[in-house]
Amino acid sequence: MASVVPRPISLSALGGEPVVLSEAVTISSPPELEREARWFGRLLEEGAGRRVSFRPGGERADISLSTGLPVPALSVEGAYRLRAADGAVEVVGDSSGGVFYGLQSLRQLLPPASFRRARLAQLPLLAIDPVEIEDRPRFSWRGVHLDVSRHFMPKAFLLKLVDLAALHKLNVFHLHLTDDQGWRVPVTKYPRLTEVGAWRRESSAGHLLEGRFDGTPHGGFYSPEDLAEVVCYAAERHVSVLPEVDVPGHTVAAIAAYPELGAGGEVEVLTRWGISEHVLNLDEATVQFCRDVVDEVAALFPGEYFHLGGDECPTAEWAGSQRAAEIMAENGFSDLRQLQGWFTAQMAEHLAGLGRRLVGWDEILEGGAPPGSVVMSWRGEDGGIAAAAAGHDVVMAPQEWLYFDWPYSTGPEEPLAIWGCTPLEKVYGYEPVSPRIPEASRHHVLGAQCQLWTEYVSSAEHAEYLYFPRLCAFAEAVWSPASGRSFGEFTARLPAHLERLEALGVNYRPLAGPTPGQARIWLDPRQTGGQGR
Ligand code: TNX
Repeated sequence: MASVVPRPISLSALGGEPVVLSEAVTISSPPELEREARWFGRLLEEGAGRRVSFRPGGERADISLSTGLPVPALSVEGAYRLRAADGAVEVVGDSSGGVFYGLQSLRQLLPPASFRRARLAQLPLLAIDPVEIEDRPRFSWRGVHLDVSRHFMPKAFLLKLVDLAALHKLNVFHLHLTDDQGWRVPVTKYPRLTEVGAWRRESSAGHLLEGRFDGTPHGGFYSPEDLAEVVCYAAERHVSVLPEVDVPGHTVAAIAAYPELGAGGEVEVLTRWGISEHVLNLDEATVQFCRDVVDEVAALFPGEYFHLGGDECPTAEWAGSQRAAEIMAENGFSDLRQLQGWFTAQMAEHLAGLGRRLVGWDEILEGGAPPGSVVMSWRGEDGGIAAAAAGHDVVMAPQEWLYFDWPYSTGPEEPLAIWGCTPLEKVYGYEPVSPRIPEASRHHVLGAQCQLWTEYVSSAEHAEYLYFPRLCAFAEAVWSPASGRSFGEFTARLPAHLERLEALGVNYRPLAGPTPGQARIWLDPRQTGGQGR
């Protein structure tokens, strides 16, 4: 099979002459596909030096785009049929998203050099062997997560990652915007969140367990304009950006900015990794703070979902709190964990008022997740299985398979990493619908998501190394049908795909392991901390 990643449902070689895109290329599209047509036209101009002109829908053109593809009932949106034959290419989708995915496949039928973004000299020959592809996604939630709290990542990298996610037909970009070590989203009502909370004195150096620090301040945050640009750029690529404001645990950066949110006493933005005992208190003013933050952040991100974290929230401080005791008495709670459920319920209600659905890490199940909330299962699959049984929609994100902060191998050649091991083959083999989920609740599995936590990742190059090629393998687990896939067949298709990543300037990990020196650069202490504004 031609190297299209993720693997399409079917790809059949047709007979006849190759379709050649000459130095002037025409693209026809109805008005509702203009954005997709322009996006692809720009790629041909920038990557292959073509002159592209656009025609109205229905007119004969080198590449014609249309919607109206009939699809089976209940199938996930994003289906397309691509036919390159008789001197022209046709892409028909079930929606504009389907057409976009068809164009992503078409892009992969062109030579890898056409992936280069610089306006190079015209590529001599763009010839496509006659082919027909039928394809549609398996899951509706095909997510990629990035933690920009532990290390601030420049906007340019977010845009590059969105492009790469879209190339692999992923459609959710989860931005983990707040945590103990940095608050990265501005909130006008609480300016100190970024004035104070976006900066830390220094960072852990080496592995957390070594207890060393680098002595270098680190920080940064995005402006509303930066975030609007990322959201708009993503929308043009059929990716929705999911913001995460992690509460009520993982909130030391917020408490450093506004100590009244905590249990009293000054704290500083954390310089070490791990789980802090310091969490939000449950005073009404603090709950109102969270509502205010949600209001402002939700205004920056138009999607249906809003991630409120909820992971790893120790209850020790609540045990000594007057207000927590009152809430427990009022609600007849016997266990401190129920307080988190209470908190989550307040927030879910507020989000519902904004027309949003709450997403939370699987800990939100412990206090009884609010009806209609979506559970992201990270501590293995058990949370997701329990959530589906309880009627919640689920996104599978189990660390054993989908944590890309874990190293590819346990070999000494890998860069410093947190712990664990997630080899490419393991990612490839991930099956989002566990056989432990009864047939009747399987529809609750919306899909899956790969995570990159950045405690040990301070540069875009290092992030790219950890994502790629694992993200390529992940894309097949969420896009391609489970049957007919094999790791051997994938790795046969992968080298051609890696050439595309090379042309896109992606610092991927070669299949045989890091190149000499590739990992070493990230161990240089000068590479840690201190980027951002
Ligand atoms: C657990 S996953 C966390 C993160 C860490 C990650 C490191 C989750 C919801 N919480 O805060 O960064 O492990 O792998």
